[in-house]
Amino acid sequence: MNEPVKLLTIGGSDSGGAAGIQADLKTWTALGGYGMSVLTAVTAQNSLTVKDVAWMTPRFVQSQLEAVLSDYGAAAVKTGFLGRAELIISVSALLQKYKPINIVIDPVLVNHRQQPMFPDAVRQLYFCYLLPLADLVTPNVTEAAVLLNTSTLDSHGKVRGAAEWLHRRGARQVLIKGFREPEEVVDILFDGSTFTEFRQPLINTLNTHGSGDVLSAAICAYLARGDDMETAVAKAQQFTHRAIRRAANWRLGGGHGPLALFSKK
Ligand code: PXL
Repeated sequence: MNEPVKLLTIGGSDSGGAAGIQADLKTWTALGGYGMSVLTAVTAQNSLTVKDVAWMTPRFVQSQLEAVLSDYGAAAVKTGFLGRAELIISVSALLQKYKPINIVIDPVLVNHRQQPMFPDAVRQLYFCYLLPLADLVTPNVTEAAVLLNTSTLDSHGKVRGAAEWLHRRGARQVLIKGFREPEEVVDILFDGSTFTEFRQPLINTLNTHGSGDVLSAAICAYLARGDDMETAVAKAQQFTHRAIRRAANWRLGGGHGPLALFSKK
C-alpha cells in the first residue's frame, strides 16, 4: 500500500475556510497527503474581516505538538498564524526537541488586506526563534517589509536585498511571494547564492484569500514527497495559480473569497 506523506501545520483556524489550517488541510488533501493540525488560535473570520481571535495557551499548543510528533512524526512541517511571543517560543522549543525535516516558516504577519495583525515584538521573535529553524521562509512582499521594518519593497532589487537579509538571519532558503508586475506575479527564491524567479500571469480577481497559505502548504507537500526546493516551488506555484483561476468568478462572500482547491471531476 502506498502510504500518504504525513504533513503538519501549526497555525490558526479560519472560520471562513479560506486561509489558515483549513487552507493547509484542503491543499494537502487535494495533493494526496495526510494532514495534521496543531491549533494556535481560532479566528472569527469571513471574506471581509478577521473579527475576533481566541488564542490557545502555550501549554496546550505544546501538548498538541507532543501528541503528534511523539507518535506520527511528520515528513514536513509548516507554521502559520503565530502572533504571540509565548507561542513562538513554545513552538520553537518543540521543533528543536523533535527536529522534523522540511520546516517551512510562513510568517503570517498581515491580514488579506495587507494590514499588520500583531505587535512589533512578534517580528523580532521570528528572527531569534524561527528563522534559524527554517528550511524555507515564505513571506509575501508586505510581510518581508514588516520583517525588515522598512516601507514598501517596490523593486526587484529591494526584494532581492530583503531575501539576502532574511537568509543572513538564519533561514536556509527564502521565498518572497507575490511581487506584482503589470501583467505577472513573481515569486523570488534565494537559496543563499542564486535567485530564481517563478512567474505566473496576473489573474484579475478578489478571490485570493488564503493564496499565500496554499502556496506554502503545497511547497511543504512537494518537499515531503522528495522534490528539491526549486521543483517544489515551481509545482506549488502552478497548483496555486490553477486554484485561483478556477475560483476567479466565484462570489461566496461579500469580500475576498477563497481559492478552488479541487478540480471538478
Ligand atoms: O492568510 C494568512 C492567515 C493564516 N491563518 C489565519 C489567518 C490568516 C489571515 O488572516 O487569519 C488563521
